[in-house]
Amino acid sequence: MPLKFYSTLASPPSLAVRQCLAYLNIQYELEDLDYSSGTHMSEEFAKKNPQKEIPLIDDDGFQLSESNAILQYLADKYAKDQTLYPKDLKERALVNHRLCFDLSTYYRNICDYAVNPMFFDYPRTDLALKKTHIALSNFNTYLERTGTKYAATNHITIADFQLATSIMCLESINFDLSDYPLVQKWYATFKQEYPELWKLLEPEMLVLTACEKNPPDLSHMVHPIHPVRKS
Ligand SMILES: N[C@@H](CCC(=O)N[C@@H](CS)C(=O)NCC(=O)O)C(=O)O
Repeated sequence: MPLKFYSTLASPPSLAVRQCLAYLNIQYELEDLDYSSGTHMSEEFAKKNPQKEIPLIDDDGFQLSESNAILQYLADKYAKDQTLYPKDLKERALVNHRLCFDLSTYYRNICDYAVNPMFFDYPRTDLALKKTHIALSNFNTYLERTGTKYAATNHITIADFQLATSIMCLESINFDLSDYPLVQKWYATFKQEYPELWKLLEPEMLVLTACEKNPPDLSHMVHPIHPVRKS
């Protein structure tokens, strides 16, 4: 049975998983959920993921959510060598660190500042902007300290899949990254060395840009957390 991948459009965590599936050439069956229809909030979906979030994989009955856990699982199970998710203790610890950093700080703040206000009735606040700058500055410092081409090592790892989708969200709103030269260089290297991965991200970045210009009408949604914009 092919692996089933539950994804949704312009979803950064789904895109991180998509990059990994593509990189590892894993065959999968796509369940492309329409976020606006709220399928992921149904009790049916909650049986698969009690957090009611996308992405999710189902690998022959083994269901796993949380994109970082999915990336780690896919790399451990399907990678033919150790580059994507190194076994070396310290290299692996740095990859894990960057994944935790993305989840707790980097993507979290980018999502609060750039993404959530596109879809829901959130203002783009100075506080969220400040936290985004701090996160970018942290990432720039990490790149400076390791002196590596990619986020944790000199080659691409699963951490770069997450960090790239996060920064793509900032690119979608034309965010000025010039204060973070090493982040800019890392992002440019990623695009140049992995055009096939960038090809997955770019169209979805353009979807985010379109949502920024014309917020989608989600006024029919009853969301348990996010304030829905009235049409
Ligand atoms: N930490 C989770 C976050 C997943 C997440 O928030 N996904 C969004 C779509 S991009 C979602 O399903 N949100 C639920 C909702 O907004 O109702 C992960 O990395 O997989």
